[in-house]
Amino acid sequence: MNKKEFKAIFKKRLAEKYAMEVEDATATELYQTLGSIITDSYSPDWYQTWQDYRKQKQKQVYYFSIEFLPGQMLKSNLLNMGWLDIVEDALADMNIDLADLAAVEPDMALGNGGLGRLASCFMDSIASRGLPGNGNGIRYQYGLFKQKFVDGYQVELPDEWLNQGNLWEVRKESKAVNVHFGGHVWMKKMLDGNLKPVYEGGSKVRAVPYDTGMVGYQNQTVNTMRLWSVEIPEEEEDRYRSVEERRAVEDLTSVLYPDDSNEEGRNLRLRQEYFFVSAGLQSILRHYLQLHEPIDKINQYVAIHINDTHPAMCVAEFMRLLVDEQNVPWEKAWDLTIKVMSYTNHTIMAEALEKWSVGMMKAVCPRIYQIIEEIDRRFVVETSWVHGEELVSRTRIIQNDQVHMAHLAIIGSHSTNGVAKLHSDLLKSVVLHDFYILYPDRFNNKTNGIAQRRWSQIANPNMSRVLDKTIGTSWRQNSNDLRLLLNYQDDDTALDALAVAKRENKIEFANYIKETTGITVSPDAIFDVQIKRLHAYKRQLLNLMHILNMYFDLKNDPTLEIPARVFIFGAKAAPSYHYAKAIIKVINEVAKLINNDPAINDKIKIVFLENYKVSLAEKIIPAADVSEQISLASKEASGTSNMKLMLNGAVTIATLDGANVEIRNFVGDDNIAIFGLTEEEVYRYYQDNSYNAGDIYNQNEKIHRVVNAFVDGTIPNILFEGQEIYDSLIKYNDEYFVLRDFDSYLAAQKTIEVAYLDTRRWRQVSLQNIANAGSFSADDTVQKYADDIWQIEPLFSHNDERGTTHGQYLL
Ligand code: 26V
Repeated sequence: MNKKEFKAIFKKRLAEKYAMEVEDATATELYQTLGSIITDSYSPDWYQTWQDYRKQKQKQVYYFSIEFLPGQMLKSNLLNMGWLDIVEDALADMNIDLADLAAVEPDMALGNGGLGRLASCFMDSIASRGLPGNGNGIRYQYGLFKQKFVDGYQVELPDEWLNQGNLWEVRKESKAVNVHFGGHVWMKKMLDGNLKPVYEGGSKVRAVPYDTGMVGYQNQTVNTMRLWSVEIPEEEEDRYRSVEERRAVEDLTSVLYPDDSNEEGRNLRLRQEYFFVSAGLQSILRHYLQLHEPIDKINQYVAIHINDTHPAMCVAEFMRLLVDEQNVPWEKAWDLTIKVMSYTNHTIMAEALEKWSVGMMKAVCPRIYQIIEEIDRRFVVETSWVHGEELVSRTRIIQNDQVHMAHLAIIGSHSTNGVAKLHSDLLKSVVLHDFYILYPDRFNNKTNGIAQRRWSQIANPNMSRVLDKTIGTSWRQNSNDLRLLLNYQDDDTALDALAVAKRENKIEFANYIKETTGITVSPDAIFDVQIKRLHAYKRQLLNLMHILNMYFDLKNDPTLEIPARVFIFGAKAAPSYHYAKAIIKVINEVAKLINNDPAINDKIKIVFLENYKVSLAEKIIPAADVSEQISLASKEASGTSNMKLMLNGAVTIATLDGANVEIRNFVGDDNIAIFGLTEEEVYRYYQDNSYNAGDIYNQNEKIHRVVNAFVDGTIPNILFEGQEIYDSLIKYNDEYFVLRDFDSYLAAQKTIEVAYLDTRRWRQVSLQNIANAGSFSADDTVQKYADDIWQIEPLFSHNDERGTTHGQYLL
């Protein structure tokens, strides 16, 4: 398609849809028009992809995730179809700015943070590698809440993302299935001697899938992300008469839980989990049976991935479908289940490990509970005599009247992986050590990756153009080719061009800050960025304490020569997480105090942007100079904003946690500022119980001064919030060793300052980061999952030598 053709198509479509001329249409109408052209034109590939998988009986992976966080899809679809430049140009000819159209698309925010975003990066990469893989999740009516600040406090508003409709999704009425909840189940002996479950009472709901095409990067592959929405089944209409009864059903897929934490005790969350697990597996099985292959070969055609423990009931539901509905003997079904299932762990935080009370699970899905009981019983019998009762009592699924979902996922699958080397090692040596003894071969690492094209080509066109000029365009297809940049470490033309691009991005972003917050920031200042969910372990507090320390230094000595800095925050706190919300309030008050203090002379600015989300990340990241990755060592499983910021040339200041360790190994110690306790030191403190925050507070003058600021009136307009922070540090002994890492953090910040002042050196460090970022491509990560865990192969053969992909059907 060329520009001229596109313009004609566009005008025609606008006339058909809205009976309008380009000049009269609103951005939303233009967006809808463009979107419909896009979906129409990838639909044949979508259909063909599915037909090919079916005809070739291609083994497919189904990625079960309770969260997907794609953000906006317009530009990413255009890019992947190879249309982005032509369409941008053509629209410009018609006086339309593509950016204005893109801006009206609401973010699809059906996820909390890293976990959901990773799932979406994987969807892009699975399609881009031409791999047969599909997402399976929930179509929440409301995505993650919209965040506003009122008097510095976080206020949550509903995210009504479906209000204007969603042009990417297709409702598949004919693929609906029923999901059964509640009631009682007993086993009836049949004439053939087999036991059959008999369901009494309970209720059925209808699960209707909405499919979204996952367009691969210029390879004609279009996979499917299938999200389930609940409805009342026609045959049950009579049962749900009152508004309340109907509401109770609709609630099931109404809201995404906004805590990226364990929702223990929440009946609705458990029902959400069973809902999308059962609907997804039923639809997979239905499709498999149409292939007319024997049920005991299903593992050769189907792989199911359990993304964190939320879909762990897959293990029991798959057993139910095989044993109860397909009459497969238990032992055979169990063997198949283990071969089909695989599981990724995304956190070592004990609070986040899912457990459900036996009572609740029995009430929500009684047959699933029975099956889990039987899995547990057999596990105990079979494992005890080899490994002893003690180990088994720690690893069994049901303990103290609770169902341990991670145990179910590990016992019922052939692979358990962590998401960065350090994290996977900790799983083996500490968190899941008992399971590692039982199943050493099941454990493996798959370091996270990011959708490189979104986080460079879409988010940062300025840098992308410089890269094209410097190293050619192959990096656009294969991000490992960013390494070619290493040849330009001493090339002033390249270094300058990258710096110019960064400056353009900073100016653009400074304008955005001005428009949205009224705060004026200088593009000459260091843009220092911390963007991630607000959690105590991520230590936004440590960042704030460094800012306060800088502030006091400047107040003491206004002539102090330090480079100006803009501290940029983006973070949502779970609505029920009081401590996290207190931190937000205090950061906002400190911002007000410092931003308006004339004595500071703009040396420090603090910008806490509201409503951090994928599309906002795409604005912040290209403008970042410094990337804050400062979680307590051992706590951040991987992190992925670290990778996105690095790709955009930001310099990382980091603890040796999660994927930061691997980033350090790639760029080398000279190109990253590492500080803080190591994971071993943290564990040593846990072992000898010797940490004493009070001692540090009493002995360290700077820390004393900064910590006191939370309670001595220095920061106006905080009452209990400052006290809460003070108490967490002093009274409750600083759970995340903020005080212990403070001095070392200050030293690392000093090295950042010094490096920044040496302009050429800074540019080189930045270049090193871009050049090494290709190592964190989700394309490569999913390829490793495909080879090692899922055993799936692409339908297409790729020619990635020259940065172009010509998909060839292997028919
Ligand atoms: C963490 C915590 C911390 C304490 C309070 C409760 C709680 C609940 C949940 C979590 C994390 C939940 C799972 C998750 O989102 N993990 C994230 O997964 C990303 C993708 O693998 C990874 O990059 C992040 O490091 C990891 O936190």
